[in-house]
Amino acid sequence: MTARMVGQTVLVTGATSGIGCATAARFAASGARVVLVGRRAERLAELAATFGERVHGLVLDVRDHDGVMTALAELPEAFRNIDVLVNNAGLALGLASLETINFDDCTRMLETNCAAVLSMTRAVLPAMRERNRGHIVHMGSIASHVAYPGGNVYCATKAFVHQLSQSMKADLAGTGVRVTCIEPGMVETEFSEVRFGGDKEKAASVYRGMKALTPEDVAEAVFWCVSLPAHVNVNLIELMPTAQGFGPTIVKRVDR
Ligand code: NDP
Ligand code: 8X3
Repeated sequence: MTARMVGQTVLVTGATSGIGCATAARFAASGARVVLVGRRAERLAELAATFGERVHGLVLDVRDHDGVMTALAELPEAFRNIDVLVNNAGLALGLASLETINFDDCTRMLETNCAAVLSMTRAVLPAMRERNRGHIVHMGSIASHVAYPGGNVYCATKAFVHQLSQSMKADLAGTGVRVTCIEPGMVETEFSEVRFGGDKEKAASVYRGMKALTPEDVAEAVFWCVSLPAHVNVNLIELMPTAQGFGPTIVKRVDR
């Protein structure tokens, strides 16, 4: 239990897997009430049973703007006042070059990684402003500024998250509402399985022979930011595995 978190309500999107699941577990263990959001009802039910009674599972597709507004307004009373929103749900689909990428995949990434963050934030921010306290944590990525072949739309969505987070900090300066962006490098989760359309072998090869960050590593960073005193706003944290680094600039030369 962490005295500061007892009595606080934390809502985590994408809590059925990976970073969101570990973050929800971290807050539940700290004594906070936690709302777990995801589309997979069975996983939510299992997790809610594991994390204990201060947890509420909410089956919700965060891309459904009206559904988000209604579902958050209709949360059970004990969970309705959100103190901390962790905008974590997100995905990458494929690694195709922009001219060949499936356009529906582009739309799904934009809707999930960008538009849904706006919906979730707009659903909780008015009450946070009114109470003059709250914390919005965005799950960005090093992909916001580290480009790689096939990253195109995914990288651009995370650049959106980065800049949205910084701009919100500017909007909210002087209120009691804090805004943080967490930007991890490689974290071993279901992320690559989703990116490669369920191909587990291909997904596993992404993390082979190296020690990736664990979802718990990232959850700890989120928890640290939130558990600091109310006058401290961590704007941005970038973390990556010790084994990861930055690529050189590539020059494709032609013979003259
Ligand atoms: P996972 O695939 O393990 O988890 C993604 C979560 O998002 C799942 O719980 C999924 O739940 C949820 N989700 C996806 N779409 C929706 C939707 N439309 N509505 C509600 N929930 C949704 O991946 P990670 O834990 O790795 O990813 C979490 C975040 O971290 C993402 O924003 C990702 O971009 C970011 N990130 C990941 C990194 C990595 O290397 N893994 C590195 C940097 C950032 P469900 O399917 O049940 O809806
Ligand atoms: C996920 C990390 O490097 O695969 O955001 O884009 S990366």
